[in-house]
Amino acid sequence: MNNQFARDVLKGLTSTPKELSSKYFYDEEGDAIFQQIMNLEEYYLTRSEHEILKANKARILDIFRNDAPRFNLVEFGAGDGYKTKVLLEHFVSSEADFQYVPIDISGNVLQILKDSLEEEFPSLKVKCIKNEYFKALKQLENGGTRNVVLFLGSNIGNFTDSRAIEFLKELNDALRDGDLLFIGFDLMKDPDVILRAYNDQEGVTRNFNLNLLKRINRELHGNFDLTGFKHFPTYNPVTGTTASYLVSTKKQSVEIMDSNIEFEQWEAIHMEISQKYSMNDIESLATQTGFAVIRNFYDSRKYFVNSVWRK
Ligand code: AVJ
Repeated sequence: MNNQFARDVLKGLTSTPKELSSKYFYDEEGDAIFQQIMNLEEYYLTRSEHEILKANKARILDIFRNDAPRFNLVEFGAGDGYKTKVLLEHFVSSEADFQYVPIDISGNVLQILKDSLEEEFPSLKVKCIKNEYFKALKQLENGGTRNVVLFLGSNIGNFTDSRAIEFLKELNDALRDGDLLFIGFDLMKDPDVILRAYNDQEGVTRNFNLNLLKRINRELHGNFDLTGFKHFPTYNPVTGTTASYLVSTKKQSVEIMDSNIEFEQWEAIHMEISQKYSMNDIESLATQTGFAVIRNFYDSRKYFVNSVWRK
């Protein structure tokens, strides 16, 4: 795994333009910084989605067990479960017939989640799978129980449009007819509101990005000077794409393992995109990938949508 990390980092930093993959943000420290992001005043995404789940938990359960009473609640990238617990609490107290299947590639995250669930919901059936999403889904293959896949938080927004389509098609292939996807999308809105969410006052998002350079220093024997890079987020209201860069403030050379990476002054590393969607984008993503949109739930400001798709 570390090898894959090394290969991706070297490939990205020797490309033009330079890039790093945001999937590597989430080491232990990155997980902790992301927790801080979710608590930021400016980062409206988490609170908006939480509001949706809280206000609609009963309707959501009705949809999940509409055709058949039993289902597997499969979650891609569960994290700390802060939002999912709103649903779990309601489902458990409604005595719904389901098991919760959080999937993550981080065993650390899963263990913490499992412990907290055992304490909070002792009667809940939890089956953690430490694997990649689709491999885990295949691993789960069991006697015709309907799968309901949760993909919350606008995590899909880290993919470019073409990668998102690929991902959703692959997910569609792994599901059976009648299975559901419950997916969160951050919507287009006032560009200032969006940009602030990725450029918070306290500099937490800046640390989140710089933490990847720190990780490279630690795990790949790098010598990035963290003070030589500036966090620079952008939002394009035409495409709906937020992109974050780390910009080298000086001409400098960085050693990673045995390679030298040269930076011109003001040369940027592309770090992450966070796509914002229109309802047309969402409808079109669903139809292009074999799903039908059956219901949309919004927060009171219409900042965010949770969309129920059926295969
Ligand atoms: C976890 C991918 C949804 O893109 O908004 C937060 C990650 N990056 N602040 C997002 C993130 C900077 C987040 N997602």
